[in-house]
Amino acid sequence: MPDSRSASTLAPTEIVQRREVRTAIPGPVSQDHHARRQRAVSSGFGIVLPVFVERMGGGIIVDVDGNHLIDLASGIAVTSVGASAPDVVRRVQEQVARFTHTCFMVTEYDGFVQVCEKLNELTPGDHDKRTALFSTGAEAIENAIKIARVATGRTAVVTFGHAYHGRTLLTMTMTAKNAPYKDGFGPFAPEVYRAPLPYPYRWGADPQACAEQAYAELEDLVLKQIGARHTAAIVIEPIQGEGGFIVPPPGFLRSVQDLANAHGIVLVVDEIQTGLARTGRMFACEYDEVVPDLITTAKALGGGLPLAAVTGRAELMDAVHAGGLGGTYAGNPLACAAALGVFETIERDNLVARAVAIGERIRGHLDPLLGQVAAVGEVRGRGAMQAIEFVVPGSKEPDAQAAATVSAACHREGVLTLTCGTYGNVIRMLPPLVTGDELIDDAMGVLVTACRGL
Ligand code: PLZ
Repeated sequence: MPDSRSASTLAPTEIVQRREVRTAIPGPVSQDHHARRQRAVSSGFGIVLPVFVERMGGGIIVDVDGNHLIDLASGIAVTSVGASAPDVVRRVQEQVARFTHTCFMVTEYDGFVQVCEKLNELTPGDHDKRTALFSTGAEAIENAIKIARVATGRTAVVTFGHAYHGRTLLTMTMTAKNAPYKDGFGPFAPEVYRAPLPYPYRWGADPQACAEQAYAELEDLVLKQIGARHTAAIVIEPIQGEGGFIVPPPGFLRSVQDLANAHGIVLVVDEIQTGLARTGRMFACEYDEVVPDLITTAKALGGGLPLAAVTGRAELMDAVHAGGLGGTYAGNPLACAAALGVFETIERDNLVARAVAIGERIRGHLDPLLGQVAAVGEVRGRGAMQAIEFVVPGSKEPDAQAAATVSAACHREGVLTLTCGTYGNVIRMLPPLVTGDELIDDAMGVLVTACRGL
Protein backbone atom coordinates (compact mmCIF):
# COMPACT_ATOMS: atom_id res chain seq x y z
CA MET A 1 0.00 0.00 0.00
CA PRO A 2 1.41 3.41 -0.88
CA ASP A 3 1.68 5.66 2.16
CA SER A 4 -1.14 8.20 1.87
CA ARG A 5 0.59 10.87 3.97
CA SER A 6 2.50 13.49 2.04
CA ALA A 7 6.25 13.11 2.19
CA SER A 8 6.72 16.31 4.18
CA THR A 9 4.85 14.91 7.20
CA LEU A 10 7.05 11.82 7.42
CA ALA A 11 10.12 11.56 9.58
CA PRO A 12 13.02 10.36 7.41
CA THR A 13 13.06 7.05 9.27
CA GLU A 14 9.42 6.51 8.34
CA ILE A 15 9.84 6.80 4.59
CA VAL A 16 8.50 3.61 3.06
CA GLN A 17 11.46 1.65 1.76
CA ARG A 18 9.95 0.84 -1.60
CA ARG A 19 10.39 2.15 -5.16
CA GLU A 20 7.32 3.91 -6.46
CA VAL A 21 7.06 5.70 -9.79
CA ARG A 22 3.97 7.91 -9.81
CA THR A 23 4.81 10.31 -12.66
CA ALA A 24 7.24 10.53 -15.52
CA ILE A 25 10.74 11.13 -14.12
CA PRO A 26 11.36 14.01 -13.87
CA GLY A 27 7.75 14.81 -12.98
CA PRO A 28 5.94 18.07 -13.69
CA VAL A 29 6.88 19.80 -10.42
CA SER A 30 10.56 18.91 -10.87
CA GLN A 31 10.43 20.13 -14.46
CA ASP A 32 8.99 23.44 -13.32
CA HIS A 33 11.71 23.90 -10.65
CA HIS A 34 14.38 22.92 -13.16
CA ALA A 35 13.23 25.60 -15.60
CA ARG A 36 13.63 28.18 -12.79
CA ARG A 37 17.03 26.76 -11.96
CA GLN A 38 18.23 27.38 -15.48
CA ARG A 39 17.33 31.04 -15.20
CA ALA A 40 18.98 31.40 -11.78
CA VAL A 41 21.97 29.04 -11.58
CA SER A 42 25.23 29.12 -13.52
CA SER A 43 25.22 26.66 -16.39
CA GLY A 44 28.64 25.53 -15.13
CA PHE A 45 26.93 22.99 -12.85
CA GLY A 46 25.97 19.79 -14.65
CA ILE A 47 23.06 17.55 -13.59
CA VAL A 48 22.74 13.77 -13.49
CA LEU A 49 18.96 13.62 -13.02
CA PRO A 50 16.89 16.85 -12.95
CA VAL A 51 14.66 15.73 -10.09
CA PHE A 52 14.10 17.94 -7.05
CA VAL A 53 14.24 16.22 -3.69
CA GLU A 54 11.67 16.57 -0.96
CA ARG A 55 13.00 14.08 1.58
CA MET A 56 15.43 11.19 1.89
CA GLY A 57 15.63 8.27 4.28
CA GLY A 58 17.32 4.84 4.26
CA GLY A 59 17.83 3.93 0.60
CA ILE A 60 14.97 6.07 -0.74
CA ILE A 61 14.76 9.55 -2.25
CA VAL A 62 11.27 11.10 -2.27
CA ASP A 63 10.96 13.73 -4.99
CA VAL A 64 8.66 16.75 -5.18
CA ASP A 65 6.28 14.80 -7.43
CA GLY A 66 5.88 12.03 -4.84
CA ASN A 67 8.06 9.47 -6.59
CA HIS A 68 10.16 7.13 -4.43
CA LEU A 69 13.51 6.56 -6.11
CA ILE A 70 16.10 4.00 -5.05
CA ASP A 71 19.34 5.80 -4.28
CA LEU A 72 22.43 4.16 -5.78
CA ALA A 73 24.42 7.40 -5.55
CA SER A 74 24.49 8.53 -1.89
CA GLY A 75 25.18 12.03 -3.21
CA ILE A 76 28.47 10.61 -4.59
CA ALA A 77 29.44 8.39 -1.65
CA VAL A 78 28.48 10.87 1.06
CA THR A 79 25.34 9.56 2.76
CA SER A 80 26.77 6.14 3.63
CA VAL A 81 24.89 6.10 6.95
CA GLY A 82 21.77 7.45 5.22
CA ALA A 83 20.81 11.00 4.32
CA SER A 84 19.23 11.61 7.69
CA ALA A 85 20.61 9.01 10.07
CA PRO A 86 18.92 9.44 13.48
CA ASP A 87 22.23 9.77 15.37
CA VAL A 88 23.45 12.42 12.94
CA VAL A 89 20.20 14.36 13.14
CA ARG A 90 20.09 14.22 16.94
CA ARG A 91 23.69 15.34 17.42
CA VAL A 92 23.44 18.13 14.84
CA GLN A 93 20.20 19.40 16.38
CA GLU A 94 21.79 19.47 19.84
CA GLN A 95 24.83 21.27 18.48
CA VAL A 96 22.95 23.85 16.39
CA ALA A 97 21.05 24.91 19.50
CA ARG A 98 24.30 25.39 21.48
CA PHE A 99 26.49 27.22 18.92
CA THR A 100 27.03 27.01 15.17
CA HIS A 101 30.55 28.33 14.87
CA THR A 102 33.54 29.63 16.76
CA CYS A 103 36.36 29.11 14.25
CA PHE A 104 38.67 26.53 15.76
CA MET A 105 41.60 28.93 15.37
CA VAL A 106 39.82 31.46 17.61
CA THR A 107 38.26 29.41 20.43
CA GLU A 108 38.08 25.63 20.83
CA TYR A 109 35.33 23.01 21.12
CA ASP A 110 35.47 19.38 22.05
CA GLY A 111 33.69 17.94 18.99
CA PHE A 112 36.70 18.86 16.82
CA VAL A 113 39.09 17.04 19.16
CA GLN A 114 36.81 14.00 19.41
CA VAL A 115 36.67 13.64 15.61
CA CYS A 116 40.47 13.86 15.42
CA GLU A 117 40.85 11.25 18.18
CA LYS A 118 38.43 8.92 16.40
CA LEU A 119 40.21 9.23 13.04
CA ASN A 120 43.58 8.67 14.72
CA GLU A 121 42.15 5.49 16.22
CA LEU A 122 40.37 4.14 13.11
CA THR A 123 42.91 4.80 10.35
CA PRO A 124 45.47 2.08 9.54
CA GLY A 125 48.68 1.83 11.58
CA ASP A 126 49.33 2.02 15.31
CA HIS A 127 51.93 4.78 15.09
CA ASP A 128 51.44 8.14 16.81
CA LYS A 129 48.99 10.20 14.71
CA ARG A 130 47.52 13.67 14.44
CA THR A 131 44.55 14.92 12.42
CA ALA A 132 43.66 18.27 10.84
CA LEU A 133 40.06 18.99 9.84
CA PHE A 134 38.83 20.94 6.82
CA SER A 135 35.57 21.21 4.87
CA THR A 136 35.96 19.62 1.42
CA GLY A 137 37.89 16.76 -0.09
CA ALA A 138 39.86 19.05 -2.36
CA GLU A 139 40.93 21.06 0.67
CA ALA A 140 42.10 17.91 2.42
CA ILE A 141 44.27 16.97 -0.57
CA GLU A 142 45.65 20.52 -0.86
CA ASN A 143 46.60 20.43 2.81
CA ALA A 144 48.12 16.96 2.59
CA ILE A 145 50.44 18.36 -0.09
CA LYS A 146 51.27 21.42 2.02
CA ILE A 147 52.13 19.15 4.95
CA ALA A 148 54.23 16.80 2.78
CA ARG A 149 56.15 19.73 1.27
CA VAL A 150 56.92 21.37 4.59
CA ALA A 151 57.87 18.06 6.21
CA THR A 152 60.20 16.96 3.38
CA GLY A 153 61.41 20.29 2.03
CA ARG A 154 60.65 18.89 -1.44
CA THR A 155 58.18 20.09 -4.07
CA ALA A 156 57.17 17.41 -6.60
CA VAL A 157 53.84 15.59 -6.36
CA VAL A 158 53.20 12.30 -8.16
CA THR A 159 49.67 11.28 -9.12
CA PHE A 160 48.26 8.57 -11.38
CA GLY A 161 46.29 8.08 -14.55
CA HIS A 162 42.51 8.15 -14.05
CA ALA A 163 42.98 10.03 -10.76
CA TYR A 164 40.42 12.42 -9.34
CA HIS A 165 41.39 14.68 -6.46
CA GLY A 166 39.17 17.79 -6.78
CA ARG A 167 38.39 21.00 -8.60
CA THR A 168 40.75 23.57 -7.01
CA LEU A 169 43.87 24.63 -8.92
CA LEU A 170 46.24 22.09 -7.39
CA THR A 171 43.72 19.22 -7.14
CA MET A 172 42.37 19.89 -10.65
CA THR A 173 45.95 19.68 -11.87
CA MET A 174 46.33 16.36 -10.05
CA THR A 175 43.09 15.09 -11.61
CA ALA A 176 43.71 13.15 -14.82
CA LYS A 177 40.67 13.80 -16.98
CA ASN A 178 40.48 16.97 -19.03
CA ALA A 179 36.78 17.41 -19.82
CA PRO A 180 34.87 18.54 -17.87
CA TYR A 181 37.22 19.12 -14.93
CA LYS A 182 40.15 21.02 -16.47
CA ASP A 183 38.96 22.08 -19.89
CA GLY A 184 39.88 25.74 -20.39
CA PHE A 185 40.83 26.26 -16.71
CA GLY A 186 44.61 26.29 -17.13
CA PRO A 187 47.38 27.19 -16.62
CA PHE A 188 47.76 24.44 -14.09
CA ALA A 189 49.88 24.14 -10.94
CA PRO A 190 53.57 23.29 -11.40
CA GLU A 191 55.44 20.24 -10.07
CA VAL A 192 52.66 17.70 -10.61
CA TYR A 193 53.72 14.49 -12.38
CA ARG A 194 51.60 11.55 -13.49
CA ALA A 195 52.43 7.84 -13.48
CA PRO A 196 50.29 5.26 -15.30
CA LEU A 197 47.67 3.52 -13.18
CA PRO A 198 47.48 -0.24 -13.67
CA TYR A 199 44.04 -0.93 -15.12
CA PRO A 200 43.86 -4.73 -15.31
CA TYR A 201 40.87 -4.91 -17.66
CA ARG A 202 42.36 -2.53 -20.21
CA TRP A 203 46.03 -3.53 -19.87
CA GLY A 204 45.43 -7.23 -20.45
CA ALA A 205 44.58 -10.32 -18.50
CA ASP A 206 47.53 -10.87 -16.16
CA PRO A 207 47.17 -8.62 -13.11
CA GLN A 208 50.65 -9.50 -11.85
CA ALA A 209 52.34 -8.34 -15.06
CA CYS A 210 50.13 -5.26 -15.06
CA ALA A 211 51.24 -4.35 -11.52
CA GLU A 212 54.92 -4.93 -12.37
CA GLN A 213 54.79 -2.83 -15.52
CA ALA A 214 53.03 0.05 -13.75
CA TYR A 215 55.52 -0.12 -10.89
CA ALA A 216 58.47 -0.01 -13.28
CA GLU A 217 57.09 3.15 -14.89
CA LEU A 218 56.42 4.76 -11.51
CA GLU A 219 59.94 3.97 -10.34
CA ASP A 220 61.40 5.41 -13.53
CA LEU A 221 59.33 8.59 -13.14
CA VAL A 222 60.31 9.11 -9.50
CA LEU A 223 63.95 8.01 -9.55
CA LYS A 224 65.03 9.03 -13.07
CA GLN A 225 62.78 11.81 -14.28
CA ILE A 226 61.92 13.79 -11.12
CA GLY A 227 64.57 12.55 -8.70
CA ALA A 228 63.56 11.11 -5.33
CA ARG A 229 65.11 14.01 -3.44
CA HIS A 230 62.68 16.38 -5.15
CA THR A 231 59.61 14.18 -4.62
CA ALA A 232 57.48 15.29 -1.67
CA ALA A 233 54.47 13.01 -2.08
CA ILE A 234 52.89 10.19 -4.05
CA VAL A 235 49.10 10.48 -3.94
CA ILE A 236 46.88 7.53 -4.82
CA GLU A 237 43.25 6.47 -4.50
CA PRO A 238 43.08 2.83 -3.32
CA ILE A 239 40.26 2.36 -5.85
CA GLN A 240 40.01 5.00 -8.54
CA GLY A 241 36.59 6.61 -8.00
CA GLU A 242 35.61 9.15 -10.65
CA GLY A 243 38.18 7.47 -12.91
CA GLY A 244 36.02 4.34 -13.22
CA PHE A 245 36.12 2.26 -10.01
CA ILE A 246 39.42 0.76 -11.09
CA VAL A 247 40.69 -1.75 -8.53
CA PRO A 248 44.50 -1.92 -8.70
CA PRO A 249 46.00 -5.39 -9.10
CA PRO A 250 47.12 -7.14 -5.88
CA GLY A 251 50.50 -5.96 -4.67
CA PHE A 252 50.57 -2.67 -6.56
CA LEU A 253 49.68 -0.40 -3.64
CA ARG A 254 52.23 -2.17 -1.47
CA SER A 255 54.95 -1.60 -4.06
CA VAL A 256 54.02 2.11 -4.15
CA GLN A 257 54.29 2.25 -0.36
CA ASP A 258 57.68 0.49 -0.44
CA LEU A 259 59.03 2.96 -3.01
CA ALA A 260 57.80 5.92 -0.96
CA ASN A 261 59.23 4.51 2.28
CA ALA A 262 62.58 3.71 0.71
CA HIS A 263 63.08 7.29 -0.47
CA GLY A 264 61.53 9.40 2.28
CA ILE A 265 58.53 10.28 0.09
CA VAL A 266 55.20 10.88 1.82
CA LEU A 267 52.57 8.33 0.74
CA VAL A 268 49.17 10.05 0.68
CA VAL A 269 46.22 7.67 0.30
CA ASP A 270 43.08 9.48 -0.87
CA GLU A 271 40.18 7.67 0.83
CA ILE A 272 37.74 10.50 0.21
CA GLN A 273 35.43 8.28 -1.86
CA THR A 274 36.46 4.84 -0.55
CA GLY A 275 36.79 5.52 3.17
CA LEU A 276 34.56 4.97 6.21
CA ALA A 277 33.15 1.46 5.54
CA ARG A 278 32.18 1.94 1.88
CA THR A 279 34.31 -0.86 0.43
CA GLY A 280 33.70 -3.41 3.16
CA ARG A 281 36.70 -2.29 5.20
CA MET A 282 36.85 0.85 7.29
CA PHE A 283 39.47 2.01 4.74
CA ALA A 284 40.01 0.45 1.32
CA CYS A 285 43.82 0.42 1.67
CA GLU A 286 43.38 -2.23 4.38
CA TYR A 287 42.75 -4.74 1.56
CA ASP A 288 46.35 -4.22 0.48
CA GLU A 289 47.72 -3.93 4.02
CA VAL A 290 49.02 -0.48 3.20
CA VAL A 291 49.72 1.96 6.01
CA PRO A 292 49.59 5.49 4.56
CA ASP A 293 51.81 8.27 5.90
CA LEU A 294 48.86 10.61 5.38
CA ILE A 295 45.27 9.57 4.69
CA THR A 296 42.57 11.94 3.46
CA THR A 297 38.88 11.50 4.27
CA ALA A 298 35.77 13.56 3.48
CA LYS A 299 32.37 12.67 1.95
CA ALA A 300 30.95 9.95 4.29
CA LEU A 301 32.84 11.46 7.23
CA GLY A 302 30.41 14.36 7.70
CA GLY A 303 27.22 12.40 6.98
CA GLY A 304 26.23 15.13 4.52
CA LEU A 305 27.71 18.08 6.35
CA PRO A 306 30.94 19.40 4.84
CA LEU A 307 33.85 17.85 6.70
CA ALA A 308 37.23 16.59 5.53
CA ALA A 309 40.40 15.45 7.26
CA VAL A 310 44.07 14.73 6.87
CA THR A 311 45.25 12.11 9.35
CA GLY A 312 48.83 10.99 9.55
CA ARG A 313 52.15 10.41 11.23
CA ALA A 314 52.58 12.83 14.11
CA GLU A 315 56.04 13.89 12.97
CA LEU A 316 54.68 14.94 9.55
CA MET A 317 51.51 16.57 10.84
CA ASP A 318 53.47 18.46 13.49
CA ALA A 319 56.15 19.63 11.05
CA VAL A 320 53.88 22.53 10.10
CA HIS A 321 54.39 25.87 11.87
CA ALA A 322 51.48 27.09 14.04
CA GLY A 323 49.07 29.06 11.87
CA GLY A 324 50.17 27.21 8.71
CA LEU A 325 46.95 25.19 8.51
CA GLY A 326 43.37 26.27 9.06
CA GLY A 327 40.36 27.92 7.49
CA THR A 328 37.34 29.80 8.79
CA TYR A 329 35.06 26.78 8.62
CA ALA A 330 37.66 24.03 9.03
CA GLY A 331 36.06 21.38 11.25
CA ASN A 332 32.85 23.35 11.76
CA PRO A 333 31.04 22.34 15.01
CA LEU A 334 27.90 21.11 13.19
CA ALA A 335 29.96 18.99 10.82
CA CYS A 336 31.94 17.53 13.75
CA ALA A 337 28.70 16.69 15.59
CA ALA A 338 27.48 14.95 12.43
CA ALA A 339 30.75 12.99 12.13
CA LEU A 340 30.41 11.69 15.68
CA GLY A 341 26.94 10.45 14.69
CA VAL A 342 28.45 8.82 11.60
CA PHE A 343 31.10 6.93 13.65
CA GLU A 344 28.43 5.88 16.15
CA THR A 345 26.15 4.56 13.38
CA ILE A 346 28.89 2.73 11.47
CA GLU A 347 30.11 0.97 14.60
CA ARG A 348 26.78 0.18 16.26
CA ASP A 349 25.06 -1.00 13.06
CA ASN A 350 28.18 -2.78 11.82
CA LEU A 351 28.08 -1.03 8.45
CA VAL A 352 31.49 -2.40 7.44
CA ALA A 353 29.97 -5.88 7.36
CA ARG A 354 26.84 -4.49 5.74
CA ALA A 355 28.97 -3.05 2.91
CA VAL A 356 30.42 -6.53 2.30
CA ALA A 357 26.91 -8.03 2.21
CA ILE A 358 25.62 -5.33 -0.17
CA GLY A 359 28.59 -5.96 -2.46
CA GLU A 360 27.94 -9.71 -2.53
CA ARG A 361 24.26 -9.13 -3.22
CA ILE A 362 24.99 -6.73 -6.09
CA ARG A 363 27.53 -9.15 -7.60
CA GLY A 364 25.03 -11.99 -7.34
CA HIS A 365 22.82 -10.01 -9.72
CA LEU A 366 25.48 -8.54 -12.01
CA ASP A 367 28.12 -11.25 -12.43
CA PRO A 368 25.82 -13.40 -14.62
CA LEU A 369 25.68 -10.51 -17.14
CA LEU A 370 29.32 -11.19 -18.06
CA GLY A 371 29.26 -13.41 -21.10
CA GLN A 372 25.50 -13.03 -21.49
CA VAL A 373 25.34 -9.34 -22.43
CA ALA A 374 28.08 -8.62 -24.94
CA ALA A 375 28.23 -4.92 -24.02
CA VAL A 376 29.19 -5.74 -20.42
CA GLY A 377 32.99 -5.78 -20.42
CA GLU A 378 33.66 -6.08 -16.71
CA VAL A 379 31.89 -6.05 -13.36
CA ARG A 380 34.22 -4.89 -10.60
CA GLY A 381 34.50 -3.18 -7.25
CA ARG A 382 34.72 -3.86 -3.54
CA GLY A 383 31.90 -3.92 -1.00
CA ALA A 384 29.22 -1.33 -1.66
CA MET A 385 31.37 0.29 -4.38
CA GLN A 386 30.59 -1.71 -7.53
CA ALA A 387 30.56 -0.89 -11.22
CA ILE A 388 29.86 -2.17 -14.72
CA GLU A 389 32.16 -1.16 -17.60
CA PHE A 390 30.42 -1.08 -21.01
CA VAL A 391 32.18 -1.82 -24.29
CA VAL A 392 31.31 -2.19 -27.95
CA PRO A 393 30.43 -5.89 -28.29
CA GLY A 394 33.31 -8.06 -29.41
CA SER A 395 35.91 -5.44 -28.44
CA LYS A 396 37.19 -3.44 -25.48
CA GLU A 397 36.30 -0.15 -27.11
CA PRO A 398 34.62 1.94 -24.41
CA ASP A 399 30.91 2.49 -25.05
CA ALA A 400 29.75 5.61 -23.22
CA GLN A 401 26.47 5.51 -25.11
CA ALA A 402 25.61 2.09 -23.67
CA ALA A 403 26.26 3.38 -20.12
CA ALA A 404 24.10 6.44 -20.84
CA THR A 405 21.29 4.31 -22.30
CA VAL A 406 21.24 1.94 -19.32
CA SER A 407 21.43 4.83 -16.86
CA ALA A 408 18.54 6.63 -18.56
CA ALA A 409 16.44 3.44 -18.41
CA CYS A 410 17.18 3.12 -14.68
CA HIS A 411 16.26 6.75 -14.09
CA ARG A 412 12.93 6.32 -15.90
CA GLU A 413 12.19 3.36 -13.61
CA GLY A 414 13.09 5.25 -10.45
CA VAL A 415 16.63 3.98 -9.81
CA LEU A 416 19.26 6.69 -9.41
CA THR A 417 22.50 5.48 -10.98
CA LEU A 418 25.68 7.46 -11.68
CA THR A 419 28.17 7.01 -14.48
CA CYS A 420 31.92 7.58 -14.18
CA GLY A 421 35.21 6.70 -15.84
CA THR A 422 37.77 8.40 -18.02
CA TYR A 423 35.76 7.16 -21.02
CA GLY A 424 32.35 7.79 -19.41
CA ASN A 425 31.44 4.15 -20.00
CA VAL A 426 31.06 2.93 -16.42
CA ILE A 427 27.91 2.76 -14.28
CA ARG A 428 28.75 2.85 -10.60
CA MET A 429 26.77 1.81 -7.56
CA LEU A 430 27.19 3.59 -4.23
CA PRO A 431 24.04 2.84 -2.23
CA PRO A 432 23.70 4.09 1.34
CA LEU A 433 24.96 1.28 3.59
CA VAL A 434 21.61 1.27 5.38
CA THR A 435 19.81 0.12 2.21
CA GLY A 436 17.82 -3.09 2.76
CA ASP A 437 18.14 -6.26 0.68
CA GLU A 438 14.72 -5.78 -0.95
CA LEU A 439 15.73 -2.39 -2.35
CA ILE A 440 19.08 -3.71 -3.58
CA ASP A 441 17.32 -6.63 -5.30
CA ASP A 442 14.70 -4.35 -6.84
CA ALA A 443 17.31 -1.86 -8.11
CA MET A 444 19.46 -4.64 -9.54
CA GLY A 445 16.41 -6.12 -11.27
CA VAL A 446 15.87 -2.79 -13.04
CA LEU A 447 19.56 -2.45 -13.90
CA VAL A 448 19.87 -6.01 -15.20
CA THR A 449 16.74 -5.60 -17.36
CA ALA A 450 18.17 -2.39 -18.81
CA CYS A 451 21.48 -4.12 -19.60
CA ARG A 452 19.72 -7.04 -21.27
CA GLY A 453 17.73 -4.55 -23.34
CA LEU A 454 20.87 -3.06 -24.94
N1 PLZ B 1 39.25 12.77 -3.93
C1 PLZ B 1 38.87 10.41 -4.45
O1 PLZ B 1 36.23 11.22 -5.14
C2 PLZ B 1 35.28 13.94 -4.96
C3 PLZ B 1 33.45 14.73 -7.34
C4 PLZ B 1 32.20 15.40 -7.68
P1 PLZ B 1 35.38 17.37 -2.86
N2 PLZ B 1 34.56 13.12 -5.87
C5 PLZ B 1 33.28 13.65 -6.34
C6 PLZ B 1 32.43 16.48 -8.69
O2 PLZ B 1 32.27 16.21 -9.88
O3 PLZ B 1 32.78 17.59 -8.27
C7 PLZ B 1 36.67 13.52 -4.58
C8 PLZ B 1 37.09 12.17 -4.70
C9 PLZ B 1 38.40 11.83 -4.36
C10 PLZ B 1 38.88 14.05 -3.81
C11 PLZ B 1 37.59 14.47 -4.12
C12 PLZ B 1 37.23 15.91 -3.94
O4 PLZ B 1 36.31 16.08 -2.91
O5 PLZ B 1 34.72 17.29 -1.50
O6 PLZ B 1 34.42 17.30 -4.00
O7 PLZ B 1 36.29 18.55 -2.94
